[in-house]
Amino acid sequence: MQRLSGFKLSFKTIMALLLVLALGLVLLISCSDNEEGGSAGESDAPAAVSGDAAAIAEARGLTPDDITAALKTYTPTGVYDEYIMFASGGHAGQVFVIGMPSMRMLKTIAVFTPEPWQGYGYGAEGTMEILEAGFVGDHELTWGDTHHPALSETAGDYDGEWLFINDKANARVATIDLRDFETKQIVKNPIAISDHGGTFVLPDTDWIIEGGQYAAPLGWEYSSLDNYAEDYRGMVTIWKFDRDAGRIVPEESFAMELPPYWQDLCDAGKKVSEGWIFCNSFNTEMATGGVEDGNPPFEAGASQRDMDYMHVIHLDKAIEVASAGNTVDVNGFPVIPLDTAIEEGLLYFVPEPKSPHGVDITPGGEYMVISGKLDPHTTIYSFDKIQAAIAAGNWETDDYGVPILNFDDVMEAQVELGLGPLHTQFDDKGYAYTSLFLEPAVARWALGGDYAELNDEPEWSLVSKINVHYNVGHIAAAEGDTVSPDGKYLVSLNKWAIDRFQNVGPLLPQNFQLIDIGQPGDNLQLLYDMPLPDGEPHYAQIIKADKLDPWEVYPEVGWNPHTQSPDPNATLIGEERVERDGDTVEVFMTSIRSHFTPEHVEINKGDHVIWHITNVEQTYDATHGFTIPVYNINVSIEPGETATFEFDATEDGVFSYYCTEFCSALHLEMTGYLLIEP
Ligand code: K7E
Ligand code: CUA
Repeated sequence: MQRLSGFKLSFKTIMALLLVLALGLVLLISCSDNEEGGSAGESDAPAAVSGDAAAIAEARGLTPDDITAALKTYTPTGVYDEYIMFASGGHAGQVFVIGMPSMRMLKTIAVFTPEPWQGYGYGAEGTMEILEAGFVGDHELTWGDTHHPALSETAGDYDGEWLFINDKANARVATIDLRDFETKQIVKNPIAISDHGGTFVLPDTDWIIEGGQYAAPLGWEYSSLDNYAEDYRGMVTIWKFDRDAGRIVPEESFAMELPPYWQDLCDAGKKVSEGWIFCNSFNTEMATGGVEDGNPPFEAGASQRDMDYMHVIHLDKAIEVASAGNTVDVNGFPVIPLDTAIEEGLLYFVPEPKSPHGVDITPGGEYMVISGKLDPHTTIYSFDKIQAAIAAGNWETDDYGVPILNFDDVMEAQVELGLGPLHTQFDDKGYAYTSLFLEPAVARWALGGDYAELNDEPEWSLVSKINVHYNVGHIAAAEGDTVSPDGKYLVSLNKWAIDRFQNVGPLLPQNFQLIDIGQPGDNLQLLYDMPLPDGEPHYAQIIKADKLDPWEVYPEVGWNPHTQSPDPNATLIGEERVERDGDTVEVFMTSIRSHFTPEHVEINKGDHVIWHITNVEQTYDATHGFTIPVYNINVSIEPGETATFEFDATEDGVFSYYCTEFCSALHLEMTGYLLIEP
């Protein structure tokens, strides 16, 4: 109602505005340099705007802000998005790929959770091995809790080649190849049962950070909570990434033992602070809960002290210490002991305000920004001051002997932002943005130092706020974690979505809100609400789309996506066959619109079956699917791909296999019979 009456009052203004906008649209369309094609540029849009648009706006009750928001986000058919957002999938265990500014969902990348459409975890060799590498002992894990995606970087800028993401629930890290947007590797952390401070990459992606969270005995051991201070420990794991191999190399990786505070998020230093990493922590009280035994509950016990500790870690030096073998073996993994870390000057603490969440490094690496959930300020630390304090050697130590630098020696500024500040992002205009969980809002504030030249605001000052809906966790700005953020767009990843969408029952989607941050000062505009109905994304990174260069089809027919090389079992047209060796039957099959060859496969109950299918198509989007009922086989064979699966023919009968992608007019005929004789 409010919106409608507001509309009536300013109807004349709107008509004038629409005219301006229409002209703007004409200009926009005629200047469009849409490289990727699409016919929108040739449309006769100019004639279609004007009077009609005004009538539509009036009928739909759209305000001038609504109209500009629509013009800023509407993406005509055939026009590609300027940015791509990679969002974690939370307990969906996946990664979501979303185009911006249209906020169109482009893909789910299956990571820790089997996903049938991609044939991930339903028989296809490679996918089964990747998932199995993430199992713990006999426990077949079929989901994950993904939190922080990290795009690979070269010299601190996203390079569009690799993506990493952690599983908080089980302390695992996955590697995704952005040539085909598929998961290639899962590694299980050998010393930690769960994690949180991952993944974050070093500026050249030679190392990947996985920080811990809830302290536990390292190496998945048992110890009573009575021995918390002695036996429980925190950790940070530093994974070596081999870019040529496209894999994390566990044999060249290591960890560092930390006190049993709950390490939270980490970030890698860059430029001036390259070679150092920073992790915040909470529960330096070492509360162990037990409300049922009369102890303070965790949320109170872990929030008693005014300060927790930012962990300042000299990574370059830690790498030297680890490669010199100055480690102990925990569950087969090298760990720098806490005492060694202290002696070698690898670890320092900096007091940080109450119950912090998030540590974010400015684009030039000069400042570390930390917000305490229970403190209305954000606190900014200077890397130079931290270095000076370390050099001065003027510190106290905690109970474990870790140096605690003096807060006043290293703090650069504090900015009062509002209630429940969490995570911070940066833009190209000297602004920082911090999510305010409790308000809920996103605050824009001005950085100081050299950044002050980039805008007209007083340094270290709050500039403006925009309300978001609701309970914002992370925010993500375009190229926001790089040495050269783009500004332009910011997405608020909201955990509650009440009153934004049609009621779909008690479980609501998340709400991603796209915000225009392109104009300086008090000019933040909410553009779009995108419901995300699959798990709770925590964090996202946004890359300029033209930095990505994925394949359209696999490079040659018979490609194995898991080795990214030709598959020895590739089958070309004319080579199809069924071979028997004792009880083992091997099928070499091809697929092309609209048939599988062979169309009959006759075997005996009790046979072991190895089945290869090569999709010999080299046509963009000519994917075939393949399923065998009952045997839980379901694979996706993209153009050029060779897929392999194995099963034991334990059930006799007649099984029709068929293509699960509607690939052609004769798709229904793309089928065959598997006859299993008793
Ligand atoms: Cu949800 Cu980064 Cu895991 Cu904050 S984290 S919100
Ligand atoms: Cu191939 Cu349908």
